[in-house]
Amino acid sequence: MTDAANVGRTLYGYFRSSAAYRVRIALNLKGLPYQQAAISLLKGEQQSAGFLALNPQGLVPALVDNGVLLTQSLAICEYLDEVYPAAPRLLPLDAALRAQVRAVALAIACDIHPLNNLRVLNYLRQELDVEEEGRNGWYRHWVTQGFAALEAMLAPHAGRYCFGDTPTLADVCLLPQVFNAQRFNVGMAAYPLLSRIAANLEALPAFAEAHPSRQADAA
Ligand SMILES: N[C@@H](CCC(=O)N[C@@H](CS)C(=O)NCC(=O)O)C(=O)O
Repeated sequence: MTDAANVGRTLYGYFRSSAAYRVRIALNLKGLPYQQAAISLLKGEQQSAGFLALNPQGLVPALVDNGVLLTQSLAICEYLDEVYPAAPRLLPLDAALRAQVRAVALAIACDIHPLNNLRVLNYLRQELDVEEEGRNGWYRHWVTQGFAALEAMLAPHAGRYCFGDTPTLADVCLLPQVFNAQRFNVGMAAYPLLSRIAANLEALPAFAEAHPSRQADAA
């Protein structure tokens, strides 16, 4: 774990973590400077005593914002939106729209991502003896089912981004999940709307700078 003492805002993450990627995007959208402390999931640093003291779940990300310790990427993004409400709003002020944005974010963060998390894939391999082909099939099943639903959910709302022409929490969750799917060789051709939105998001500096390949621990 990198020493990140004496800094006002520190994100504990891992370059390829979708959940940490969400928080990087949110911090960038809000224009908030932050230092990163790399927690190598490959080396198992998420289970080190030092990191478990920050997040007993042993999951990245964790954010320390001026002494406030936060975990769970969506809780962190909502906190940032409330404490730093200057535009862009990650959650719209309109109650109905806010619920619709949250529905897309939660569909990704609660219904797709956890099934394909590292510890789940490791459990399939180590405890249930599922071979690589089976694990890849498992991954593809949950992503493709989830992405098909997202295409339909976003169809009435999409503009350049998930909801109109301003990025929201839905976009903060979508791009990391698309990156993750591509890493596992899930073709995106069946999801033209998601593909178009992802391409538009990638062109935004806040999203581009949060990309895993641009992080110091990607080396
Ligand atoms: N619901 C959590 C999920 C966090 C999570 O699953 N993080 C993954 C990386 S994307 C992790 O730390 N995995 C470590 C492991 O599986 O051992 C959030 O949104 O913050």
